Amino acid sequence: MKYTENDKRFNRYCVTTALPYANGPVHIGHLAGVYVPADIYVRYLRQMGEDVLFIGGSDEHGVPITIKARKEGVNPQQIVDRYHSIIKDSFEQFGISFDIYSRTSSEIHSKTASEFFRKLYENSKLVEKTTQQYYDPQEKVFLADRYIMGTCPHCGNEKAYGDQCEACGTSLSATDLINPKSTISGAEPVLKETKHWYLPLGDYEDFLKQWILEGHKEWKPNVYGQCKSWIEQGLQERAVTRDLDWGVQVPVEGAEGKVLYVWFDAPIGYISNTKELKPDDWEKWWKETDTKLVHFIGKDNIVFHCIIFPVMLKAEGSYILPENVPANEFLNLEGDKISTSRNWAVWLHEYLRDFPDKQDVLRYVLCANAPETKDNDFTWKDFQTHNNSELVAILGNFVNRTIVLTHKYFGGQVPNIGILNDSDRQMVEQMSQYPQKIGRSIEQYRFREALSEMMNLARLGNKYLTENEPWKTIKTDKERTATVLNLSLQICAALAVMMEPFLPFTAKKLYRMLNFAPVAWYESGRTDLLGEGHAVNPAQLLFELIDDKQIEQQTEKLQQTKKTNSIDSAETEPQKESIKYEQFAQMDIRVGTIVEAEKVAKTKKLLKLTVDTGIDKRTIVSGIAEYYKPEEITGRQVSVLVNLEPKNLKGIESRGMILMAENPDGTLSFVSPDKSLKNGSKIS
Ligand code: B3M
Ligand code: ZN
Repeated sequence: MKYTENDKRFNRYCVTTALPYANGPVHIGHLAGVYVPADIYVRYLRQMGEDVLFIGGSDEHGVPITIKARKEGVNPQQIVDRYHSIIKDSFEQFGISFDIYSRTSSEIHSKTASEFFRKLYENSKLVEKTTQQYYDPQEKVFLADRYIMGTCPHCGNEKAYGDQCEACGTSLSATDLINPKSTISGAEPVLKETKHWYLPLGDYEDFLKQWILEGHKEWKPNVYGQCKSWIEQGLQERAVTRDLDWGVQVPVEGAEGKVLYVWFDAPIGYISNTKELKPDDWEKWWKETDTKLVHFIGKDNIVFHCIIFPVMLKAEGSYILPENVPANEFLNLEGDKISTSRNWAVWLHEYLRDFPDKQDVLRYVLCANAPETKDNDFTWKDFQTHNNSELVAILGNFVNRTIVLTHKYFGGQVPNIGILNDSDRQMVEQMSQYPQKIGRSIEQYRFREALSEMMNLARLGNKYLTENEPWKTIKTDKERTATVLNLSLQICAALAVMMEPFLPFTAKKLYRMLNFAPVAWYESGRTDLLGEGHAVNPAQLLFELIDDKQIEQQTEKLQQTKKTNSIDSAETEPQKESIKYEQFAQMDIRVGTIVEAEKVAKTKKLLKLTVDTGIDKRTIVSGIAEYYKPEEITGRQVSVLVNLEPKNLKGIESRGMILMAENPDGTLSFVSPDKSLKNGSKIS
């Protein structure tokens, strides 16, 4: 039973999620864009009684992994072992309910990818070509375009990459660069001949037009639009092999030292992982036309999943094609693009350390804010608001009130439903529509809408309780109170079922509280889920308030990252013109001790210091009040330029200058001797 007409012809679902690169942990952007929506979809299908496989895994090949390994002085396998297990753990902890989460460095994958290539090769689906490519003579490796840097021929930027100049945005070939350098060794790359195999995408234009542009108008506009523009621009052949020593060997004679391109082998990983899980009947998940294949990905992967992989599958000939590729846009963090290298992210393992047991809160916020149709922003403030005014105030509050009152008035047993009045019947009628409403949204990949409908059911419950005031009727009409609480409890049970795709941990708690075993999705709008006399457990809070302090800690952490980044990326000031030693020697710099310090009235920056210079005790006015408090600097030894002309500052005569070092963010720091010296010691 499904709520979308044209879905009826599918008897099973094969759902895949992009395989994250195993060269770093995963963050909220990954969850929001791919894994939470996919998990909602899959959990829902299971609740509908569908036959589903949910396939995930790590993408363990590609040049970046080899570079990282080289930098750390380890081998690539060690890198991917480390991150594969971190990523796998994070997904598990957030309840992403994969049937299998495997990896592309497995043997079965290498065999599957290799056979796939071999079949294309043998059936002449690939084009063999020899071209000249840049080679690092020092490291003895061919260089991928992004590992070459040089001067952009268009704008003169000296730090342009071999595939693109980030200053003027022009896309480049490595051979366009002036003065190219290998970013691995710094050596000048040389051109060297090499043979590779190409997938002639251009040959498949008609097929793609027919299949996507005609056949899949229902795809999300962002996905359909990208496909259309790729296809209309004309498709070029793409090399599917690389000169590299990390990856799946090219299974052809004379191809030693070559591996499959990571984007060729990675999507085949979906197939290998299915094989690993279902060695005997994996084929029906990939080859039978009554299987619905759905790829959940982020928008940067659209071309690979909608064009290249389908062309590979088509060329191979025995596979089905994806029915849908509901790609999401990107999630930003506090207004900035999430970036691993700039550490601008909320890492899942760190979130769990700071908010233990609050997986569902993050799942909720990421779904409520999912970048379904456009890029979206995650802010901590908004996280707090969603938690406090929705999860706590609406959902948690409704369940809590219902169960507490049931214990208070009926000893924790579901009371008799009695006779319904008009408003009860109206409520029941509305409630009965939710499984279909939410289900239909999920089936159409509108997860935000689905979630907000689930919350509307909780709102309906809250409103029903508030309007019927069982705490008042109990004094005069116990039967009426029984009806209202019975129906409220039925709503709680319905909520437990319908929140499960979104909030699986909370659903479990609620099932336990209601002492109730999950029912199928389409049963969940009924009013007899909890029978009369059924005992429920005592109320436990489902959610708790998140206070301002916790939010401030998170935003401060991000501020700190920003500061570190701006310091790291700040350009060092160029060196000044050279001077003679005599010019330097004219400066008389001594070690002195600050003996007194006070703020200069009506100024923000100035401190009036009394400094023992060994020569005398003198007054120096210094602009350091924003960085040092008077009481923390008395007794400190500092460097003093003692022969600077006296100067009048705010009516105080300042005789000399304290030397300060300045960080690019403007922070000032004393330049002090590293052991205590006699005041008046010369600095030269
Ligand atoms: N590893 C890129 C990414 O993580 C890539 C996806 C592979 S899906 C087959 O965005
Ligand atoms: Zn440029």
